[in-house]
Amino acid sequence: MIKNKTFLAGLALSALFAGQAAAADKLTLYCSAQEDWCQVMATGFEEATGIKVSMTRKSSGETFAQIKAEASNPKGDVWWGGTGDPHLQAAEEGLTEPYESGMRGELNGWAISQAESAGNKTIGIYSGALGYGYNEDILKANNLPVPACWKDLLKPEYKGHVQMANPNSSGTAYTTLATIVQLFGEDEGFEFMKGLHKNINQYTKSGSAPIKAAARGENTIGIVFMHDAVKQAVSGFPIKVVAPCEGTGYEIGSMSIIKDGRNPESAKKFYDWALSADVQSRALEVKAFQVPSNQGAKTSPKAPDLASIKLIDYDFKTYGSSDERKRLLKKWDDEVKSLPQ
Ligand code: S7P
Repeated sequence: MIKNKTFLAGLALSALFAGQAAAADKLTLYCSAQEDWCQVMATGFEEATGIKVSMTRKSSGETFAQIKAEASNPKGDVWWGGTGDPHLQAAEEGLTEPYESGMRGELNGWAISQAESAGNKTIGIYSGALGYGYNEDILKANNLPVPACWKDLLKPEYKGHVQMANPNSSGTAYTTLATIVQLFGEDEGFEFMKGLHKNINQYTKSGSAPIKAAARGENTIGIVFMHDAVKQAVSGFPIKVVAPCEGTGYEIGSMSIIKDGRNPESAKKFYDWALSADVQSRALEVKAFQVPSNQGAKTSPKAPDLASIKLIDYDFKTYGSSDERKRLLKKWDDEVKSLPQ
């Protein structure tokens, strides 16, 4: 009898440890970069550590909304990729955890500034400039002028030829809205967005969809990050990439640990691993041409050269703040999206 009790207690204990081991060997990854890069990160981490990764890819605004909706019962551990603004908003709203990785010494200053402005609840993993791309063949077939500036996109001849994402779901499109407001001032910026609305054929959910559609010949001009347009061009599609003449905004793509996630140790391991030079260099395997945050990571000569692009001094603190992001999105919904085309 006593023997049986001991045996049962032993079984219960091993079940408990097995449970703990299983929990320590898992990671739920929310990914907001391109699907192929998200796959590389998930399988790469599994291979490097044996930790089983369950990965979901959603756009930046959508992932933010999911983490917020799950806040009382978090299901994700790490949010990797996507524009920095919603990561900053998540930090401000207490949805993510502070963490200071030992890898910080290898990173560019802009990645650390991103972390410091959020009490170390996020960190920069890559950077990239906003712009647009167009399908050269469709442009010629329609006798359309070659665009070079933001304001060119307002020309009536581009009606039905421009596509961008919805800034509520997409970090790329929110960066566009915030860039235009910073570049032209809020009043003129919203007039610009209203004028642009007349030429828009579709607001997509995902930020890179407009240039993928242009590559397939289903759209003419896509407002996207320049690196996403370069990816299509180097893949052999007739896409030309434009750095708008007035200047443009940029992103600090970010990574955050989700507060009260179920696998905090796996989350920290992933975070450190994802900041390493070797892992960041793997972006090139999937033609992801952002500037990596690790100074030792490989870059490609095909990547847009940020030093030669007229970049605005993007105000991440203001445009990544909860109040400002909510206010601008509501104003865009009320004053732009609701207009007839
Ligand atoms: O990986 C490419 C990229 O453009 O995707 C991220 C983007 O925010 C995800 O798409 P959404 O616009 O739909 O949110 C960028 O951070 C990144 O550079």
